[in-house]
Amino acid sequence: MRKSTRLVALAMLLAPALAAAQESTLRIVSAFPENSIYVKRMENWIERLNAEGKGSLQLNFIGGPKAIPTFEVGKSVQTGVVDIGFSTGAFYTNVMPEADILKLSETSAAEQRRNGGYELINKIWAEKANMRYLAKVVEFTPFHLYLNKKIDKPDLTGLKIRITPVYREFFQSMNAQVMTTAPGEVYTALERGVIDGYGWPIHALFDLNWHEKTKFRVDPGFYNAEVGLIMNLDKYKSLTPAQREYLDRKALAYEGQNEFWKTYNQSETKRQADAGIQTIAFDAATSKAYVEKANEVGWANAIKASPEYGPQLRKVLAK
Ligand code: 173
Repeated sequence: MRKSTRLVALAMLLAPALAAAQESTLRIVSAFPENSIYVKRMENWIERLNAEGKGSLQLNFIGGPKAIPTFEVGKSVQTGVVDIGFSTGAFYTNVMPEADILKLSETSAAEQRRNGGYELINKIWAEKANMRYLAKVVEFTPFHLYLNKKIDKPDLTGLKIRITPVYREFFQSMNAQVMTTAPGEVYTALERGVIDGYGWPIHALFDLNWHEKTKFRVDPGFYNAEVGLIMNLDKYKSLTPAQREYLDRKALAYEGQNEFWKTYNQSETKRQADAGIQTIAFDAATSKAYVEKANEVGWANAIKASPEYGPQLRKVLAK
C-alpha cells in the first residue's frame, strides 16, 4: 500500500471513533415527581433535543426524587454527581441562600435576559454553586396557601402548614407552625392530618392528587414560581462550543414557551373550583396588605441571607 492510501484507510477507520467522541450524553434528574406536568414537559423537551442532537448532544433522564431526593438535587449538580438538575431555587438553599430569591421575580425571564439579570444570576450561580443556570421554564405563576381549615383573616395561629423555603418567613409572619417537606410527602401528610395546609403554586395540584384532600385555597396568590434547569459548571465548560451553543439554544427555546403557563393557570383555577376547592378571599385592603407583607418579608430575608447579592438581584428582579 502506498503511504497516502494507508493514511486514507487510517482516517476512515478513525472517523467513526472521532464522530462518536463528539457525542456527549448528559445525565439529568428532576427534583419534582415524575408524574407532574413539569416533568412531562421536560421529557418532551428532552425528546426533541435528542432527536435533533444525534451525534452531538444527548440527555439521559435518570428520574425523579426516587433517584436523587428533592433537596439533594442541587448538591448533586454542584458536585457533578449528575450533570443537569430540573429544580427550583427553594430546593437548593442548602447550596446557596440566593437560590430562593428567584421567587421574588417580577420581571420575566425574557426581561432578565435583556436587563443583565441572566448574567448576574449566572455570575452568582457559578461563584457560589458551581452551576450554570440554563433556563427558567416555569414562571407567570403565583403561589397560594391551601388550607383544610377556614380562616377569615391572614392569621395562621394554631395551624400547621407544610412549607419549603419559599413560604417559610411569610407563613411564620402569620404565626403558622411550619414543617418542610418535599412535594412527594404532601399527600400522606394531608391524609394523616399531620398538616392543616400547604404552600404550592396555582397549578399542578391534580398531578399529585392533592385536590382529594384540599378544601380551601386562599386568594390572592403571591411571588412567582420558578423552575429551572441548572447544570454543573465544569461539565458545561467541558462541552465543545457547538454542543454548548446547541444546549443554550434548546434551553432558550424551552424558556420561550413560558406563555403556556398563563393559560394553563387559568384552566387550573377553574379545575380547582370544579373539584370543589373553595376560595377564601380577603377584602381589597387586606389582600393588598397580604401581598405587600409577602414581598416585604421575602426581600428582608433575601437581603439578610445575602447582603452581597440580595440588593443586586433586587435591581433586576423587582419592577
Ligand atoms: O412548594 C414547593 O414545593 C415549592 O417550593 C415549589 C417551587 C416552585 C414550583 C413548585 C413548587
